[in-house]
Amino acid sequence: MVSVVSPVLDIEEIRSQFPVLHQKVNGQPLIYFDNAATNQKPKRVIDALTSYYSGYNANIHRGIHTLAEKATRAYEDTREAMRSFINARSVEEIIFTRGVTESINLVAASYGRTFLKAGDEVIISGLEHHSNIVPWQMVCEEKQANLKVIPITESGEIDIEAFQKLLSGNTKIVAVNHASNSLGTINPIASIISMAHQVGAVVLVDGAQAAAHLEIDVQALDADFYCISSHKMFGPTGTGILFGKKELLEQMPPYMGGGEMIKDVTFAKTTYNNLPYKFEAGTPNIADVVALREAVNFIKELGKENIATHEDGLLKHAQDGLSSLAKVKLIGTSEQKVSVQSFVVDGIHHFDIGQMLDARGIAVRTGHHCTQPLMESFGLEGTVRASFSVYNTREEIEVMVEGISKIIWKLGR
Ligand code: 7TS
Repeated sequence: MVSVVSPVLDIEEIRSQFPVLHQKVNGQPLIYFDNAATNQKPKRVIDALTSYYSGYNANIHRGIHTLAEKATRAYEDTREAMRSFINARSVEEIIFTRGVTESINLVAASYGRTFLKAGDEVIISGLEHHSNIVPWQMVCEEKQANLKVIPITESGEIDIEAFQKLLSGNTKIVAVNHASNSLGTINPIASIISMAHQVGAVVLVDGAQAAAHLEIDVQALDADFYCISSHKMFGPTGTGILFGKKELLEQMPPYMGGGEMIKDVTFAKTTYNNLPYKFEAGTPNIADVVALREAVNFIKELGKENIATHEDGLLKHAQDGLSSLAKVKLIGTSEQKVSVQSFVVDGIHHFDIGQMLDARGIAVRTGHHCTQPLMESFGLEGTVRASFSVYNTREEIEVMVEGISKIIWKLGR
């Protein structure tokens, strides 16, 4: 497939780094537009996994032998790389988890259970993924706290005036995403944090959809907690981070007990390890963490600004193409978006569109995207979602738009 070369990035060269892209699916060249679910991995990330297992697999922090030291160094190098990636003050503030879901659950279970009291309020938005809804429902139910939801506008943005009205002395936690997985909306996270701080609430930011697209500076944002999944930023599945301000993490009890998170254990009493190890019980996903470092390097070398410029072009091209089809309605039309476009087709179920695109080698997501309440607020059961990454091209979008127009012609008459 001939690619339009982005003004700064050589997309054809970038594509050559992704082995999975070079295959046929159902007899057609794969067009992968499910990047919001998980994006693909460059060869350097895959190679890092292989070289860890074939060269220096060992358990970390505990051994004094050479392999254990090498594995520990590689693991801790990624911690430093992630610290720098989000500009945290210290590596003590970077906790490895299985990803955003575990990071949010950790904060809800540890911070939430410790500090929420009956009558307190937790505020989330109508744009949240189930993983930023359910953990808060669970802890609110347990502590008899109240969960409040910021309504969203027709274009799929957080209603900031409504948020201001919800804030009060009872607000203890605000948990919102940096960018929406279903609609792509980029939320005004700096304002949300500063408004929440004025009433003394702490703010957790779900950065799942931001990490591969937006600059993240937790100090400039003054975020209290920030959550990232490796697999949405070209890294392996099964790992990610929780950033937390040191002074908050220090006040929080451990989330899980076990090896590594302790200083001393007796049957009478256990004392806990220092940060960040207090929150890292057991043997972690060492190989995946080690390989995440390569994903960070990949993003840094391309430059997030360059990635964003290319993806913005793709998004605009998709919006123009899809809007040219009479029966297609775009869902999520905020001015500020990452490269995610949801849409519905009048008279044709989203699953049918998804299946028929798959028959053409085009991978899109269909359904509620783990945002059932958001879908409900649009009166929908689900959408088709196309989400783009740095290795996608305008030609691929044209193939998708043409595919949809043929499906409409075939089914919609
Ligand atoms: N928050 C957001 C905004 C997400 O997009 C996702 C995953 C999560 C949290 C959970 O992240 P995990 O890595 O712990 O699973 N989103 C999607 C999606 O849109 N389709 O599949 C997974």
